[in-house]
Amino acid sequence: MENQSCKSLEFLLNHPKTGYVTSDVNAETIERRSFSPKRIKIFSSRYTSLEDCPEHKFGNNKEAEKVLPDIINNNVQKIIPGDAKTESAKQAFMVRRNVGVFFSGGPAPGGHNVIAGLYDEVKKYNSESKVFGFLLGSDGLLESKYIEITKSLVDAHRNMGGFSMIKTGRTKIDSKYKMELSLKTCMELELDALVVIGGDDSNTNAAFLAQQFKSAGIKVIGIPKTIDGDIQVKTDDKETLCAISFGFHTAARAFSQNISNLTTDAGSDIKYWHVCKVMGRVASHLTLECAFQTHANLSFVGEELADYTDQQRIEKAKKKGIVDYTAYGMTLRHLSRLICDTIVRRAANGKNFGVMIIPEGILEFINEIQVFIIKLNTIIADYNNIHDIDFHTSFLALDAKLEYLRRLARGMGDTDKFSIWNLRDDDLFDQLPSFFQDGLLMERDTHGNFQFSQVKTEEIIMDMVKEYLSILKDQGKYKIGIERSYYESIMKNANIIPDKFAKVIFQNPDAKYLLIKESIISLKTLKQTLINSEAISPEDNVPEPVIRIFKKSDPKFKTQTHFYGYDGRGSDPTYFDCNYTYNLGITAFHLIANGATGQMAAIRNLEKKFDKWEPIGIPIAKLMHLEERNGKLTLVIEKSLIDLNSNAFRVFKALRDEWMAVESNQDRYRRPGPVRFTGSAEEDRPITLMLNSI
Ligand code: FBP
Repeated sequence: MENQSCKSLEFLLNHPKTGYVTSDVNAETIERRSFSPKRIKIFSSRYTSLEDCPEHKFGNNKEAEKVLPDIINNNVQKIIPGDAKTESAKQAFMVRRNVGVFFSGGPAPGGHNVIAGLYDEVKKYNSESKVFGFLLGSDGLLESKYIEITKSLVDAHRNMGGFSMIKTGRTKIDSKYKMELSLKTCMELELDALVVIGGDDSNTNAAFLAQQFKSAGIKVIGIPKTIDGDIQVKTDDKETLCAISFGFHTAARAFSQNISNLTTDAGSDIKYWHVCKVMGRVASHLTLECAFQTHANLSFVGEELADYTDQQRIEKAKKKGIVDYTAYGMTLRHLSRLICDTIVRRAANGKNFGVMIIPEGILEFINEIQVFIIKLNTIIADYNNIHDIDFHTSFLALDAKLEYLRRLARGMGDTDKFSIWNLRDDDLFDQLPSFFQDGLLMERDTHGNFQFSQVKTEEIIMDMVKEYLSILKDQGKYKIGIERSYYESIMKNANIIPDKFAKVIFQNPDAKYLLIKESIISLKTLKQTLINSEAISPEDNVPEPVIRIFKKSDPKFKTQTHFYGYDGRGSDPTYFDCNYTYNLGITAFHLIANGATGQMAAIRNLEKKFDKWEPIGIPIAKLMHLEERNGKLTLVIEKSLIDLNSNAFRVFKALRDEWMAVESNQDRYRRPGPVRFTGSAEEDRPITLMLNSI
């Protein structure tokens, strides 16, 4: 029946309150858009200059010397006040210029502020200057698809997450033809400079573009972007020049908020283990940061697993006078055993729940899987070299791919060349679940990277964990500890003297958490134990309270899996990332205006208070090394992995047992709260960064 007092839909839709609460632009967006990030003090100088800092040394790579001759001798450059410039240098600084910019790779919070900083600075020095944004990453450069960046466009994106302003892409500029196309576009637009906002592979691209464009006088500047946090630059003397790439802090904070919410849920409902896979293609920086932010019970650092040695097996082999090579390095089986160990120990102390963090790239550090990844990379690359049609187009279905591998293993490959895939590989590969085989055989990205984000790593690991836990349960080794006070109250309520059964059914009758004896694994074995110890006679039933205690001690292992990646990298930036990225954009302009090329804009002292931040240029060519990509050694910027001797890692190692809380102690969960933009947000910066700077 129609309600007489019901307002008409037209009235509702036209009501100002409806307009306000349903608007696309809410109060948070308005606040973000109107926020002006701080500017590093040096940028209040009217002019700046660059000071070469040859004291910051890097060992050159021979291959980089060969292919990047015009930029390999660049030095680190410090931006200093330039008011003492000659008049003509001042004029040159202010000249009307066109600058191109594009995003490359995965989105990272703060990218729009890089463009905002660049745009504001370009226009500040000459309102006639223009900034062009290439659409969809380097594809825009190759296909000459771009827009002119305007003030209203910039204003709509200030301090906002994502790369939606001009979108992004992952195309690699890896051929002479693509280089020529890029140069053509830049020449047509009369670009003075090109700014590449990207990760390690994109900054590698930037270095090659800088080399290629040198003679045309077009400068190329890279910007260290990636939530993965694996662009960190240290000199040979271990001086930190770039402590972290932008976007890392926000993504880590966004993931941590969710993970922390799960710790609250886990500790309330006490029935789930929440398994959180966290992005970060290879390095575990994000996982380590989330561990510090949340104090989750179990966090794995891939880099540590690679160093794993099984001392027991090493000792055993030593006694026999042999070397057990399988004792070096982590296997999936070892890993699942380590996880089970924590689960079982927590359960024994009454906590059959918890939160664990697994880095997305963990497989890179698991011996047997890494071997598969490298072998498959080579096999796929070899196939693509021999055939006109690519491996993934030739073999669409998993079965077809497996059949190809089977033929290789049997020496029936395309060439007479000795195959790196042998019968043992084939056999081991066959034992993996098909979703995992599919993941390992998946197409590599354009840079030849294995796409870890597409593999359900957490599932394969948790399947093994579940399997082993059920063995442990059958052996009576996985049980929930019963709090003694609880046991006593149950017994007393039933008028039973607690001691009557305690010694018979518990292996540790005096402990705070009582564990049912290993031999008692069913109601049947429970009854038998009571009869054997004459606590009851054969014709008696097991007393109800004892059954209740037994059932309570029987663990069910329930998991919820979560993947934190795309959500966090789309988050609006933290206060730290807003300021960091805006100043990176300004830095890029000052490098360009002072004639630099082949440099990566960076800010030193990020871990310190804002007034200590220092804008610099870092020579990209000097960061290169050779790495296996698509089965070939390729020159790329070296990814920075977690240093196991770093302060952050050592502190983590010292504290993780407390966070694991396997003893009867309380969980030590930490509540980082949501991504902060206001309030006392200024102090909020990556914990790992703060620790490493001590
Ligand atoms: P970048 O290195 O380009 O910044 O990308 C990082 C990342 O977010 C990784 O953490 C993740 O493994 C990958 O991108 C996912 O790639 P895609 O966006 O292609 O799914």
